[in-house]
Amino acid sequence: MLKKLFGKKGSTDAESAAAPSTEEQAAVTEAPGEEETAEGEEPKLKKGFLRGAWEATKKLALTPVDPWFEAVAKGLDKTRAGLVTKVASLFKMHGKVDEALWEELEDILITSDVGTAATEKIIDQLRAIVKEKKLATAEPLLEEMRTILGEVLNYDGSEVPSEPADPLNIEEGRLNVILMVGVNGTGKTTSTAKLTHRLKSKGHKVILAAADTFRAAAIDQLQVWGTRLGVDVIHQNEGSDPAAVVFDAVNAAKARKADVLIVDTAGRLHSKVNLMEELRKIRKVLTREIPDAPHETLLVLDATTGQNAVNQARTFNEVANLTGLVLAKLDGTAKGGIVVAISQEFKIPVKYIGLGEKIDDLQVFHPKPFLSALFGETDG
Ligand SMILES: Nc1nc2c(ncn2[C@@H]2O[C@H](COP(=O)(O)OP(=O)(O)OP(=O)(O)O)[C@@H](O)[C@H]2O)c(=O)[nH]1
Ligand SMILES: [Mg+2]
Repeated sequence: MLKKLFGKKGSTDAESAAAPSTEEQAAVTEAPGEEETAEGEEPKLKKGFLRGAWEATKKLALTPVDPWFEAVAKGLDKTRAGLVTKVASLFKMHGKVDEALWEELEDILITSDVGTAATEKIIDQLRAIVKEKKLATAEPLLEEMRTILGEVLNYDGSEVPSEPADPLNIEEGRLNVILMVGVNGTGKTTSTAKLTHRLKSKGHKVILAAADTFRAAAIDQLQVWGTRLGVDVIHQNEGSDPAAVVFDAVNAAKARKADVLIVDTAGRLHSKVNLMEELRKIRKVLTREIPDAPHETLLVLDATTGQNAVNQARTFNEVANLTGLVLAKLDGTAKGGIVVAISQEFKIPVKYIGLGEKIDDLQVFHPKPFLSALFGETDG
C-alpha cells in the first residue's frame, strides 16, 4: 500500500535501517525479465506479479541501510514508545470513532508535548477526514495523522538526500560565523563540539570561541573538546568580556584562514535583561568585524524541558534574530512531540537534533526520516 506523501512507502525508510530480508532482496534482484539499469532507473519488468513484487520491494532494495535513518530511529525510541505506539494502539483498540477517542488522543498528544495549537490542528483535520471518508473505525487514522504531521513539519514531499546536507548558511571564500545561544545546560557546548565535528569532517577549517566567560570550567570544557577535535579554541580568562573574546576570535580565524568560527556562549536565562544585552553586544562586535555576521544564530533547546522550550525560542528570537534551532537531548525524552509544537509555532527551522552525548550524535533534521523513524515500528 503506497500512501500519499510518505505513508507506508515512507515507513520503509525506517524499516530499511533493519536490513531488508533475504526474500525481499531476492524478489528484486532475481526478478526475471529485468534488464541492466542505471541506479535509480526503473527496470523494464514484465507486467503482472513480478512487476507487483518489484513495486512492493524496490524501496527496500534501493535504500541501503542508512546511518542517518538508523541514528534518528534510535534517538527517537522513547518518543516512538510514548507517542506513536500509544496513538496506534488507541486507534486499534478503541475501534469506533467517538468523542472518547478524540479526548484520549488529545491527552496523548498534549502529554507528548505536541502543543495545544498542533494538537487542535491534528484533531480538527482528523475529524474532517472521518466525515469526508465516512470512516467507521479509527485504525486508518494513524496514516492520516502521519500525513498531517508532515504538513505541520513543512514536509514538501521532496526526495530526501541520502547524505544529509548541513542546512547552514555557509559560503566558500568567507569566514562564516555561527553563534550558539540558549539557556543554561541546554547542550550548547556539546552541540558546538558535535557541529565542529560534522563541519570538520566535511573539510571545513573550524575555530571555536569560548565566549562563555562566566565559569573557568566552561572555558576548560570547550578547550577539552578543541583538543579532542583538533581545532583551535580562542579564549581569555574567566570573567573577561565575552565580546572581547569574540573580537579576538574573529581576528584569529581570519589570520589562520579558518572558514567557520563557532561562538559558544554562556547559558542565560531568557528573562535576565542584562544577559540578553550581553548577547546584543556580542552580535554588535561580530557585525562590526564582518557586516553580514553572524551567518547563523542557533538556539539550542533542551527537548526534555517541554513547552518551556517554546517560550525560550520566543524570547531569544526577539534579541538574537535566530536562524535555526538545535533540539538537543531528544534521545532523553518520550516527549519528542516538542518538534511538532515548535514547527507549528515558529517559522524558525529546526536544523539539527541532538540524539545522544557522543560526538556524532547530532543529526540534520528532516521531517521525512524523522516521521519514518517515529512511525517505523508501529506501522508495519
Ligand atoms: N542525552 C543527551 N545529552 C546531551 C545532549 N546534548 C547535550 N547533552 C548533555 O547535556 C549536558 C549539558 O550540556 P552542555 O553542552 O554542557 O550544555 P550547555 O548549554 O553548554 O550548558 P551551560 O554552558 O552550562 O549553559 C551535558 O551532560 C551533555 O552531555 C543530547 O543530545 N543528548
Ligand atoms: Mg556551555
